Amino acid sequence: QISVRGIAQVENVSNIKKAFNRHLHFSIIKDRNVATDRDYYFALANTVRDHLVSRWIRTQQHYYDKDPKRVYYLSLEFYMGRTLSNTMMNLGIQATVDEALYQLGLDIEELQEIEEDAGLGNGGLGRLAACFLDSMATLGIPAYGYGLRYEYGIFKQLIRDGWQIEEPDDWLRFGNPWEKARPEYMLPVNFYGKVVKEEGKSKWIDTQVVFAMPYDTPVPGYKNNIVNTLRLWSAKAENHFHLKFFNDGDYVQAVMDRNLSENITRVLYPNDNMFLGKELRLKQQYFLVAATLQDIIRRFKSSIYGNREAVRINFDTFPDKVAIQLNDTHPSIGIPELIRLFVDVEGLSWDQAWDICIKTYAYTNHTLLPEALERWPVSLMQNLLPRHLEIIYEINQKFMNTISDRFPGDFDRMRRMSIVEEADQFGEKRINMAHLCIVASHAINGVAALHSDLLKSSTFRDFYEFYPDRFQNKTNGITPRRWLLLSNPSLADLIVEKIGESWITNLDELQKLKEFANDPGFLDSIRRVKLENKQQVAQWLSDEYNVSVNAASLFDVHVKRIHEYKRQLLNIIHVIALYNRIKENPNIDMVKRTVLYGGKAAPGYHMAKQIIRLITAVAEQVNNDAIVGDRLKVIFLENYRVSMAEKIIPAADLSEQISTAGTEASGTGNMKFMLNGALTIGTLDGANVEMAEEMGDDNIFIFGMNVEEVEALQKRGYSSQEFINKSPVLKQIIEQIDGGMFTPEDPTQLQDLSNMLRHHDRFMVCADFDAFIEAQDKVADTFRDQEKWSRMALYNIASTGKFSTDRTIAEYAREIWGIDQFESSLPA
Ligand code: DL6
Repeated sequence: QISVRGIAQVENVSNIKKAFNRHLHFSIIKDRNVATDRDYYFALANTVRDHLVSRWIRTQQHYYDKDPKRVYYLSLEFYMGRTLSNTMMNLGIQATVDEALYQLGLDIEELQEIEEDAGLGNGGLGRLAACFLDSMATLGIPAYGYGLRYEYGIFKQLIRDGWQIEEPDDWLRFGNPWEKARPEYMLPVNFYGKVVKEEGKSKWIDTQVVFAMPYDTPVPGYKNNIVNTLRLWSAKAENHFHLKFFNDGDYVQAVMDRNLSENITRVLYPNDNMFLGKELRLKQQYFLVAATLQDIIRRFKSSIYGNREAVRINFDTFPDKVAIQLNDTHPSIGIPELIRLFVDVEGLSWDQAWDICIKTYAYTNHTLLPEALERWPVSLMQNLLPRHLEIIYEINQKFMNTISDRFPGDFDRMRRMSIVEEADQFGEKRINMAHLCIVASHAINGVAALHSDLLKSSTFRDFYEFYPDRFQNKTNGITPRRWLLLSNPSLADLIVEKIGESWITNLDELQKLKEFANDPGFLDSIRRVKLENKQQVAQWLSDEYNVSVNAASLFDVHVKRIHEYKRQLLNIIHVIALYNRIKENPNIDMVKRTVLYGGKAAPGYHMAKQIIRLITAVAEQVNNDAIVGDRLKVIFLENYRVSMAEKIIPAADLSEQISTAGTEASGTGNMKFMLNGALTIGTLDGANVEMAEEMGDDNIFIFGMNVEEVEALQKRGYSSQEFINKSPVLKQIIEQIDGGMFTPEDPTQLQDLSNMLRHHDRFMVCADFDAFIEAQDKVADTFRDQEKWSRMALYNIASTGKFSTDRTIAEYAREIWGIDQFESSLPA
């Protein structure tokens, strides 16, 4: 059997063993009598890292040599997951390392499990940034990720008595072998203070300073000797912080207060698709961009390797050398910061600074949900960043003038488009960061075709009318390296046997698999691989959750952040419907199902936590009901994260992508399942629409209202009662939840859910319920025909070409960043 892991060479194996032993001795300072598995993991990580460093240095030298346009991807989140196995894969040393560890008597899979996920993200937006880094390195784009080195990433989710509780994610406790601190490149960041005018120039004075310490992580491309950099900033207190206390003699207090400024990068805000408006979050955002822009300008000026002197002082060419992509509005305070640096520090005119700013920045929107749009209170910004607020006012003033030139007297339009919103009922004005981004960027994009269209027709309609040429679409993707080659090696091997390896960097090649759609042997192999993956997960479920599941049952998987719009509630109501069917007809012949849920709820999101509780309550009842047997099992997977996704997705038969049409900007989990041969049950939302186009409607289970139907229903006035009254099945289930059937020890526990369904069903669960049940029945029917199912799975796999981030990134490069040619590889 051909394996994409490659063939281990004797000499290389011996070198790896030597390096491993050397690291155990010299870096970890242990011998094999006392070393723990964690020590072995660190020795191995160091060994693998050795293979990165010269490639990393050479890549950076090469960029300085060639002085190409560089891309800066600014993001408050990089959801990287684990690094060890991905690095081995991208360097092409996996088989050799496997063999070396085997010869040393160590179990590499066990060691890999020791690595903490780098959980510096909430969900889709952060994971997309991580996939983008992989593709940018693989395509040879001179790119840098810039973000924050949170000491605590996304919280660890525990399920206790069926409820989610949160524990801090102390991921750096044992050290991080993949990062390199660069204290010599530490930079100051200012906060608070006031603005004074001196000779017509603005000066920001009396500020409090916090230092930004960079930590660099290598980002290797796939077997191309290119290693880019992810630079994450960590907050360090200034050394003479609270000098006042020193003078008062309270030295100890002053040292303790260093924590206050170092809190900036303490923890990732655990909200997905939700704006909270906390001052510390704005501090994080400014801290990221203030440090990053200094770094970018320093690199622009000193474009000769090893030279820290400024050799380029004219900024005219800045947009030819720098592209900055804003991952949502989170880093958008970088817009006034760039203007401030140009005008106040570098002495450029406003007009020149503004012109460069627009050419440099591009903005990606990731959500239509109004509660996620960032609108910072003016009072908060005035206090923390007074000069930035001034600059924003000036940008807005000039923008309002251009509107009034084009639409004289149209004050309502000016109000709607203003960056500074009018005062609310509490007298608070707000800065609309999305409006700022649109005005200050040359390109604005949504993340799937439908989403980009909706931005133009609804949320940003006035802006589209004003700047039609700025709006684009860039449909999201996923990296096929992590999400197939690494996570599903058996499927990857099967594909390589049939069509070779070129799909790994050119995913369109998977189309070739369609030739085998009627090859029973191949369909059988797809089925066998899936079954093996399911058996492994079944074993793991039995070990971890003490639930025995039938590996031949339909694995129905719903994993993603818990959010009302993602409608985990709709899915669990279907499970209850199945349960009721069994109870009403105990001998019913039905397709066996194992329903797996996973995902975190934002800690303060009451409804999401109630949804988790309903799922765990239903699971407990169903799994322990002897009448049900193995026909239905329900499991809520604790602490779903990147490394768990890598285990679960390859074992899924059915992927749940059931958001209310018009609410999920794109989704990327949907693409991961498709690539791994799961079939999708989904609405015409986000990228599901394009997935259906690629694979054909016969290979996906589309149900429910489309965007137009949702809008029409909203317009006519939606009342869930109307749908509940028409559906006895739904009515019964809501009554069961309301009556405490699943929480008999506390019957009113979940009444917020039944109440919500009856009276404020914002995401139209009730309206789509009957269609969902019908589609699920069709899924089950189809599953009975295993050959048909496998053929559909094959069409899914073979149609994923479009959803590689290699395609997404190539489009960003050409159509937004103005980069046509990239280096595909460097010499070994
Ligand atoms: O673009 C990545 C990802 C999309 O796939 C999801 O559909 C979308 O919900 C997510 N958006 C966010 C928004 N967060 N904020 N602000 O996470 O982006």
